[in-house]
Amino acid sequence: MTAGHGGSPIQLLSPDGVRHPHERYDRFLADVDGRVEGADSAALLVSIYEDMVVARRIDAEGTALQRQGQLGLWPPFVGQEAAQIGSAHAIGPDDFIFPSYREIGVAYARGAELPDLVRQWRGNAHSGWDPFAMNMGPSQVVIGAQTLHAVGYAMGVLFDGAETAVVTYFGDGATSQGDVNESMVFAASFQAPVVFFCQNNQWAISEPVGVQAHVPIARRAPGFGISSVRVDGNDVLACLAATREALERARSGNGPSFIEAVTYRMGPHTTADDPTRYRDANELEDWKEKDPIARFEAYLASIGVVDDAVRARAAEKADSVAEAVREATIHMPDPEPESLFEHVYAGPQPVLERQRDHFERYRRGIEGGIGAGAATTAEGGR
Ligand SMILES: Cc1ncc(C[n+]2csc(CCOP(=O)(O)OP(=O)(O)O)c2C)c(N)n1
Repeated sequence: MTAGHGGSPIQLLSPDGVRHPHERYDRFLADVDGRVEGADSAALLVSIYEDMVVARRIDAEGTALQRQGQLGLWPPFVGQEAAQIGSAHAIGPDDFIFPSYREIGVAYARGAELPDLVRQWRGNAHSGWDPFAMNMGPSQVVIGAQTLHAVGYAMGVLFDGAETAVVTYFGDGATSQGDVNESMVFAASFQAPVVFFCQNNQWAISEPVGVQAHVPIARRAPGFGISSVRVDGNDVLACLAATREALERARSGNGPSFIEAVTYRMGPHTTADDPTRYRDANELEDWKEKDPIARFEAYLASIGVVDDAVRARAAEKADSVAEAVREATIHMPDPEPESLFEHVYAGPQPVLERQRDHFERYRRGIEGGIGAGAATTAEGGR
């Protein structure tokens, strides 16, 4: 049994922003707490704060762009900034991340180019970023599939004797999926250097977590032989510390870990969803009290790291990033339709080749104006 994997999640910052010492986790926060000589703790804290503020602004911009018809879909992560930015700040550049579709804050903190954050949601590419340049896989919409990829990669890391570790993100609903459970079996069997990071945002579209899990989700992992912890996912320091601990375990050959970050999805599941159809408005109001950015900001103000000038700088940066995301979206060139067939398989694949060939002939037919019927079909297919 691991402390904190049962009832109350581990919290280092209370909702009013008071930092409480923690016997197990303070060791992982020495730099941000100002206990490492030469480490600029204020700069570290401000960079985490700024990333949270900017991430929230990117999210608002993505939602607005979708509403204006510039993006096909957007999966808002407002409310989950502490879980995403806290964990992302723990992950090293050589570590590999396998996300779901909601980890846009993680991708931003990881250094994704701004257009790459929206590319996939505009339907311009299969993946927004180059997974190997970022050491971060593409957004995964098939629930839980990325956990299998993560464990496979982590087993490779193990067999190669590399120093890297792997982190995979998924939601509470994904833990009901076979893939996630199968990946935990393999991770435990091979003692793979992988961290399962579950953002329990309380809802799997319209399904509340209580229907899927009658015990805290973190309690499932020990059944597979995986050490687990339940942290307050709106507490950025708890998320940072728990991820650092899990990565240390992975790197020191002590196998997988499971983190349940208890948080809340304040927005809709995606822009295609209306949460007022299934969610009580009071629930949202209760969670707004636990806002992760307000909490961290209160703490930083109490230790004199954030003042009006820092707040203004963060807001300015958020606005200019949002503007750059908007500009990039609006001016993004359309891809060649045939690029749809690229990067599907590593090498040539006969069925796909046939489809490409058929599509090319069909396109040439439309462009050559062969028959009004073909043009009508193309319009109708949009
Ligand atoms: C294999 C599979 N089954 C079903 C779906 C449809 N689906 C899309 S999102 C979702 C809920 C996911 O909830 P959760 O894992 O809690 O993640 P969250 O969206 O809350 O971040 C479902 C069932 C899917 N995309 N893939």
